[in-house]
Amino acid sequence: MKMSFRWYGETDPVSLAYIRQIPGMHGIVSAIYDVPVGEVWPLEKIQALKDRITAHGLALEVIESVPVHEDIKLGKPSRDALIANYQQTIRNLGQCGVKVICYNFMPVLDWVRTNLTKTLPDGSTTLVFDVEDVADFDISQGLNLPGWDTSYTAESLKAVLDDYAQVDAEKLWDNLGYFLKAIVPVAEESGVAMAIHPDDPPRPIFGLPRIVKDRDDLARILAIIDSPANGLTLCSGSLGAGPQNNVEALVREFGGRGRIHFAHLRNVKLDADGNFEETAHKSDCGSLDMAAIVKAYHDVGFEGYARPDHGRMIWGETGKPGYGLYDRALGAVYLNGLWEAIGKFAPQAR
Ligand SMILES: [Mn+2]
Repeated sequence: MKMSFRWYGETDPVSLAYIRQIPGMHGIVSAIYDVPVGEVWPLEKIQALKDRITAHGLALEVIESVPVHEDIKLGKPSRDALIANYQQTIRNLGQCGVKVICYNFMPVLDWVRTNLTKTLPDGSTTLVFDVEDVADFDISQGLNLPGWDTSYTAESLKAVLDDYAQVDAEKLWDNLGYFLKAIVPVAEESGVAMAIHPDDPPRPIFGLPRIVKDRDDLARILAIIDSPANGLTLCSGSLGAGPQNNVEALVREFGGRGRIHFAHLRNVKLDADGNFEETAHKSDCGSLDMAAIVKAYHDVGFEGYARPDHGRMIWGETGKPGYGLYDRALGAVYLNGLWEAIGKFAPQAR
């Protein structure tokens, strides 16, 4: 398990110098943020990012994410040119030593929360999802969700929502298949593994289809092209927010098949109605048994990349919700501690 840390580039208030000081940190997970979605990431920009990161003693082997243009998800005629650009971005990333590309196939929005700063009893703040509150957000009036101040205007958002009126879940599956058949062979040639991130939360939202929600969806994706380059980002918090999902079993099944390339590890506290809040990583802080999940990774001989996922805001830190330094650093150290202990004291597990 190669421990990594997400970094949002030059504008990230968390510095590479500080990330380097977290014990056991192997590399940075990042992206090129100033190229419009759908255009090729130029080689020189990727190389400059890599140089900046390796100068701090950290690797750049995982990209999160290369966004998929909405026209590809919608299956519009313009998709072929956009897919050709995506293929070239994969080649450029492979040339710079990138091993894993995380991406997602969520229509319009990716993650959705209803509050980014809920105060917990210990005084920290966290991100929450409340099923009833979601009903209060009318996205036809604009993307008025917490954390979604995007480039959509009310008009352009209405246009894309109208486009999706023609795209149900099966049509979205067709479009994902078309995309994978075009990019996975290029990833293979480039020495890169694609790793789809599950939908967050793992259920349809605002009438938009979601097709990466559970065990059967993951199995169906892997069956589209049976190649190690067609793999998964297994996000414990995203999948774990679905009461139907047993994250430990997913790790054993798909990790055992060598198809998990990137492990997102975080805990969530959920209730039977689908409401949840993000918690500290430790098992007894939430609903997921993080020790059992990490042990499953150990048992299947996982050698891929992992990162602590969202953290709470603690110790007065301010910044990007979910992506402060302190709580994620605690998460990384906790996860590395579990990994060391499992390896030392349960060698019979393999
Ligand atoms: Mn995740």
